[in-house]
Formats: sequence, C-alpha cells, structure tokens
Amino acid sequence: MLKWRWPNIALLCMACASAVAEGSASAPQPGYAQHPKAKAFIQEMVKEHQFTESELTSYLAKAERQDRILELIQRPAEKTKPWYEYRDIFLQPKRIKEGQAFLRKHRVVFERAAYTYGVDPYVIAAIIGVETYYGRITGDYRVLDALSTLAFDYPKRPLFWRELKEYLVMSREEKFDVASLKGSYAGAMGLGQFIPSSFRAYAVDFDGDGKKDIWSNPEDAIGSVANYLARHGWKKDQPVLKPIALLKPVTFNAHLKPYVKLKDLATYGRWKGHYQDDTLVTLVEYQQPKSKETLMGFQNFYVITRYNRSRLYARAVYELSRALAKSKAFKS
Ligand SMILES: [Ca+2]
Repeated sequence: MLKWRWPNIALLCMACASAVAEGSASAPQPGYAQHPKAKAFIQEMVKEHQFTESELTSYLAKAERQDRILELIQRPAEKTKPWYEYRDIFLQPKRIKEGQAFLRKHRVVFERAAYTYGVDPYVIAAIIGVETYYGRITGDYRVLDALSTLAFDYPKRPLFWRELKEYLVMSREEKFDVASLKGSYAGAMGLGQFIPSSFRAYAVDFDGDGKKDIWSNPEDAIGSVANYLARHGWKKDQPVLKPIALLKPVTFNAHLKPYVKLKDLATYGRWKGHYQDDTLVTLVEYQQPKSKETLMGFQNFYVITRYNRSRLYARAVYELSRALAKSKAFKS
C-alpha cells in the first residue's frame, strides 16, 4: 500500500536507531501551525471534513518537523538493486524461521482470515514479514510528525497532504489520539504498514472488540491485510508467478497489470501447467547474477503490487510465502 518506494529494512533499522539518537540531542522543533501552508490546509479541512479551525491549529501545533524523514524519503532502494540482491534482503533463513513461528503462533487467525477472505495465508504472513519483520519493526516516528513534515516540507508532497488529511479524519472516526500513533517515516502504520487512506478503506476489526488495532493486535492486522488483498481482486488458488521459456523476443516489464492472453503467448514461449486460454498475464524480467529470467505474472501478482508497486517487491513476497508454506506447522 505504499505508493512511494520502500527502502530496504536494513536502511530502515539504521534510520530508527539514528532517529532516536538525533531526537534526544536536538532542540525542540517548532510545530506546523505557523507554517506558510498551514492556513490553506486548515481551510481545506474545515470545508471538506467539518473540523474546526481551533482543533486543526492545535493538532498542527503539536506536529514536529523531522529533518531525518526528509533525508530518508529521498533514498529509493528497489529501483537501484537487481533482483538477486533485492531478494537476499527478504529471503534470509532468519526471516523464514520467524515467519514460520509467526504462522504457528497465530494459526487459528490465519485459518479464519484465509477462509473469510479467500486469500493465501502464507502471502498475508509474507507481506507482514517483508513490511515489518512480523511486527517487530513497525516504525517509531509519530505519524503526525511524519505526515506533517512530508505534507508541508517535501517537494513531492500532494500524496502526503492527502494522507495527513486522511490521518486526521481516521483519528476522529476511530477516537485515536492524533499525537500518539506511531509509524514509519512515511506514515505507514502497524504490522502491515497501512497508510491512513488504506486504513480507512481496508482495516478491519477482526477480533470483534470494537477497535481496529493494527499496531498491537495481530488478529486485526492479519484480517486487515487479508481484506486488502481480497478487495484488490485476489483469486483463490490461482497462480502468482510462473516461469516461461521464451522462443521469441517479447516485451517485458511494460505493465504490472496482466494484459496478454495466454493463447496469444503460445507462439512466444512454453510453460508448465494448464490455465484457461483467456487467462491474462504480464511478462516480467528479473536479473540473476549471470542471466535474466522472464516470468508470467498473473492477477495475484498484480494484487501484491497494489501493496507496493514494484515487481521486485511482489516476487519477494511471493517467494517468501512459498518458503513459509514449506513449514509443516501450519496447513491452510
Ligand atoms: Ca479489534
């Protein structure tokens, strides 16, 4: 659900540690209520969402600029790394082992999520594993600070301007304390790293206690990720990625969304398995150390890219999910 590129977890951890160090050493930053763009923001929120000027002013006064966030947002990892390096970040034995333990611990919840939403439980776990190491690294910035900093002081700010609005509306709807929720430097929250608009659209109260707690309640987080995938068109028991042996040159990496019918691909390559002739796929290429490989991405590949619009991300989630599925501890 991140529309911006997500740096690798190693960078993120370094960011967490240094942010703590900087935060303790630097002087308090002024709030955003006096920022030149604050008045426009407040006027839009009053008009669009019927907040009062005084409550908005008090929220923005509490928002602190975080310079570290402005540095971090400029560092894309996925565009620069080839697949064979990218995959190593997410497919180490440790992440697989912790994922299998996470699945065992929440086995009943995963079974219920898979049944309720028709989604592969291993893919849900893999997304949470890639996003936050199964909830271990969910981000330590105040969401109010992160989104305000990016909404007001980041040049490519329209997305964050919208997300800051969504955040304030979400907090009102859920009766959350605006100043206390935590997330990533980009305002992504909880085990599945939902940005506020995604929270409002897809978060669910999966344990029925009346709260949507994606921060500390794995049950709500697992249900919410499952709902996100279902609502974006996950097809139960259908493939994600399959190899294709090419017979002729093809166009690849043109689209994340499937657009070629398998019957029209037959003269271009061969694959294993039988699928309906009108099944749509896209062709994606991945760089290995000494070669390139082309895979067919199906609808479920596209659904994973709705979480993060990167073919590298989608394959990492898929491969991690297959590694988790080898666990004997959990049967869907
Ligand atoms: Ca709940």
